[in-house]
Amino acid sequence: MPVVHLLDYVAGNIRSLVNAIEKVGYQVEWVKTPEDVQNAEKLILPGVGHFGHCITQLSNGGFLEPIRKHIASGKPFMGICVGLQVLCEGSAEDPSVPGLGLVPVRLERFDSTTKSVPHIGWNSAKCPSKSPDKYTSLYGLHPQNKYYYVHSYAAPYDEKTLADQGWTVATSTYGDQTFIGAIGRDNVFATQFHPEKSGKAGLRTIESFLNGQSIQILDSPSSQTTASGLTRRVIACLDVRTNDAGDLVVTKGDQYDVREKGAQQSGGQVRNLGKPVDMAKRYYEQGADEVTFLNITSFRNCPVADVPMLEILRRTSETVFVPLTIGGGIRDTIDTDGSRISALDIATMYFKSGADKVSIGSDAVTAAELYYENKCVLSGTTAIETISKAYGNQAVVVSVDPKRVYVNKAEDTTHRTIKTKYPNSAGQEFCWYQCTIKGGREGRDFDVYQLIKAVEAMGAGEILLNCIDKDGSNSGFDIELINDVKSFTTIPVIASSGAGNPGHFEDVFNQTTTDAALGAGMFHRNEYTVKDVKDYLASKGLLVREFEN
Ligand code: 1PR
Repeated sequence: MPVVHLLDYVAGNIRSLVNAIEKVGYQVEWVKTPEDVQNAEKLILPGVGHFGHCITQLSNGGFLEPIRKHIASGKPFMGICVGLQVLCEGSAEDPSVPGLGLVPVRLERFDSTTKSVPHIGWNSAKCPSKSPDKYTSLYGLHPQNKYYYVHSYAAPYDEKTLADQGWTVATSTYGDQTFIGAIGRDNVFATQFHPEKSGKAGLRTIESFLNGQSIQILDSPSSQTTASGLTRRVIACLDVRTNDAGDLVVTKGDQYDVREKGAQQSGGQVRNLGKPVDMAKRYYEQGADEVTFLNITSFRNCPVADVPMLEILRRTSETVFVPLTIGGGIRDTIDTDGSRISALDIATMYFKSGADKVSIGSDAVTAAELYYENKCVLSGTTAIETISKAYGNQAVVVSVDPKRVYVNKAEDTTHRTIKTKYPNSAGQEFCWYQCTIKGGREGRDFDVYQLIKAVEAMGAGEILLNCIDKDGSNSGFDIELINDVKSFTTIPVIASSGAGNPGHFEDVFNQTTTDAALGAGMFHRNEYTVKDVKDYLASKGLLVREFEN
């Protein structure tokens, strides 16, 4: 098998990159010392976390000079995400730290006054077209395809300067900002997006780099859509737990009750809707833009290193090349042998097993309550802070499990209320959204606004916004809740709970500014496929990523 060298300089999630490289027929050799770089023919630099941290790590490890030499020698080099950013002159993220200066631009932070930051999701990477019937394909990039991006800083597109220096650029646009999606010159190629997380289109990009297929001029596609911009992200969610027979199954609750309803209303067997790895693969093949696993009982009494979710992630990441999120039990823990394991250690195990993001539920509420008790001073020790510092904000999702508490009027509570179009049976027209912990079992005197403001300050990168009242109801998303949350946060929001048919996805995308929408039960029960949802959204004029077979 031909070999590619991968520079392992941070404890990031590079398992999926390794899986992607192996999938296209190459074998990975690790670069562990600066000397190893000299032996590399094809070199890939993945990037995780902050720009300054990345450069410092490379510099402290003695890698910067060997990388420069590798590039200057004309041998193939590919940078991914922060691996593209280090080729630039510098970044607003760490203004005092210089980059390699190969690409003559400085990275800027996306403007968060008009859109969510980070920029998360599937977007284009297109070379400006020189004629209507031809397009330039940089390392297999196609104008019809979408690629998975997740970043807060981007390299602005300065056409003239870049062209003058011989760079070919594929651009992407977020809001009104156009930036470098991918860039190539001679032996150097770099992508801001993650090709290893970009489905088949991404695998083709990696393969083109490894096969040295740099720039091609091809006929433009005639019938397919080549519209630019961020697509509507559709996520499939798998709630996983052990059933009464001890098997790990995908389950789904009604308002978080996952037991079959028997004659006595509740208390039957745990619903078994299928096997986690098989179902994740099925949703990937149906075109899911992301797959989320929630370990809903945290598999108590099991040594942390053996949690079955690690194996699920390992196996899933071998066949599923879209982002994987894992939630449940991410908090400081005492292991079965009495040793202390930090939330960061647990997250690291998940990242190394193939996760791209971790989702934190109960621990986020507890940490947020302490944050206010501590007069809004950050402790620096919470799961959110430690994980986002090590892996970047985009790697930390906070899963919120709220339920409505009705009151007669706003003044009856100190919590942030909304006036709802759906009063309760007692006719009360105001409600606040109460945070719960432990899978909805315990309600706190704490509302969603308080929680989200605190976790924003701690460095959360995305909100998974469930709603217990709507969960499993098939009655549509809680549009009022989503609109309220979107009015006060700038970090991306994933709408969750209540999806029962494709029209509910259209409603949530048209009636709110949600950044993504998630479904569970309707997919698990085979009532609709993810493709049904996307086809429907496309028929209504909403931009979605088309799945390639
Ligand atoms: O608190 O950090 O250990 O995390 C536990 C995680 O498990 C939390 O993210 C919490 O939301 C989740 N969880 C705990 N108990 C349950 C349960 O159902 N008994 N599941 C549970 C929550 C919510 C969704 C669901 C959507 C869509 N599931 O992700 O998939 O509501 O469902 P639908 O489309 O069928 O309506 P921690």
